[in-house]
Amino acid sequence: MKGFPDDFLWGGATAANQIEGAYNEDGKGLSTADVQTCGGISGFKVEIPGLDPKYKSAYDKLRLVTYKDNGHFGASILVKMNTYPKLGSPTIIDNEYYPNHHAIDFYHNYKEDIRLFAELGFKSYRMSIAWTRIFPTGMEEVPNEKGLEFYDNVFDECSRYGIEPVVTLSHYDMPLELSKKWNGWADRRTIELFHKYAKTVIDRYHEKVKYWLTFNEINAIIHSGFMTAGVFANDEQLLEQASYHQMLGSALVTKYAHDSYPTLQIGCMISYSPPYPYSSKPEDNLEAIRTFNLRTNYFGDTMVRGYIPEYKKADFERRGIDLDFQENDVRTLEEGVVDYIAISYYQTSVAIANPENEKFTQANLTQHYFNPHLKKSEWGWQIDPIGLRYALNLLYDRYHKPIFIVENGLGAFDTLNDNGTVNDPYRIDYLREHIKEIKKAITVDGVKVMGYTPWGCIDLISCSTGQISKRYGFIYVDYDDLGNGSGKRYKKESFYWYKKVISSNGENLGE
Ligand code: BGP
Repeated sequence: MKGFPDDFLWGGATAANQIEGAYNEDGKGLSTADVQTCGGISGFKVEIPGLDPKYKSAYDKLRLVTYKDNGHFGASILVKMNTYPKLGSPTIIDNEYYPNHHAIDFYHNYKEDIRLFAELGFKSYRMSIAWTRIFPTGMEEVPNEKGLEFYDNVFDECSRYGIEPVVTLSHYDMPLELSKKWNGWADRRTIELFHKYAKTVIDRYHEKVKYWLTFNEINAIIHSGFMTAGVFANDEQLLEQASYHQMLGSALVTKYAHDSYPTLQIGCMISYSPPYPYSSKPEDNLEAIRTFNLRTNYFGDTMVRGYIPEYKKADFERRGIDLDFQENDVRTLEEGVVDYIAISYYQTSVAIANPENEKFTQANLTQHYFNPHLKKSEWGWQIDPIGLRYALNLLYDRYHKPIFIVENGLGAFDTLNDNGTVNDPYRIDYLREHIKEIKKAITVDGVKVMGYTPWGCIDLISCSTGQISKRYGFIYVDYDDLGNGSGKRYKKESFYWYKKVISSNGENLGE
């Protein structure tokens, strides 16, 4: 193989709650993303019980989830919520700022934004559908036609330019009502409602959308049960149950799509940060396998191979987790295996058997042991292009299914110059180095990679901090972290660079 395949799906990625805004327009219901503040600027100050003070500053930027408990209002840190007991009922509070409510107003600007994607030469556009636009509380019998129309318009606009949509059914939002009533995915009944929602949109759009993903970063439930699954509690049993329910939901929907529309391609999506052993000590190597299995492979193995792996069953037993399995579940998982594997890749991690005195690097959602061989972004995410090639090799070797890199990128502060330009050579460097490694994985290692859609192709709201100033885009959007600004779109230097990358099918990396 000489280079990228001719049908390689170059593009960019976003998610409904991080770009659309219009959080209560045209019948949309409130979602779990609508009760999340912008990190660092909330009126609430939150203490994390037992947190070592040396990590405090890293947590100050994390966004909060606001709630009401017996008439009192409170807030909890989104990402570390797994350390809290059951909280009250998540709700919107007066005078708090919720960045997703307006986001970048894609809802009213989608035509202009998709036109810019077309100018970049996108072959694909990864986006998500907001469940709450279709079923506002999740419980309605009849879908909201206005919500369905919106996505019809978005897909039609993509099709005008020959852009293939890649659609995530659940990207970090779900009806808030289900979180309040049932603790989200902790309740088995949520599977049925998800199935109803997924069927509705697959039936409606199967001629317009070929590539689907069930859950975004399904393994991120480890870091935030609320963000990923609407679970407002820290109970390990509940979180494992919720996670299992999501995988059953994913399998049911995958089977439905395959049976009804055989040409559709359904994928799972995993946050992929493979661990390097800290040293050649046997203990560190064993720890790398252990943590990789429990944090990552469990999810891929279940959705790609179709059964719960032995190491996870042993883990349940060791921790006294007694999952509610039902008779048909085994068949459901077996019948609902995915066609391809999508990953987000931002960084690798480090596994240490005996972590005392080792330094951490805070990466918003996750906390990793610091790897002294790598640089890090302004938000502490360690940068490792070779790690992407490593990741692709591990995945392909394990499953032999095509891999779609549906997220990768650098969150950075950008400056809009007076003449409307943005110079972002740091972003170009980051992406160039990662693209080179993808190419090596394809050409040297024989890995089958379907496409590459860098995250936040247009600036959007960060999921972990709520900031827009943590920018990923090729397109600058003129808003600040409080939503002030004109909302105008500007092409960054990286816009022109990425356009050339795509038009040369990855051969011209501008070096
Ligand atoms: C992934 C999520 C995205 C996205 C990205 C960047 O984990 O799937 O939704 O936001 O990370 O993270 P952040 O927004 O925290 O910078």
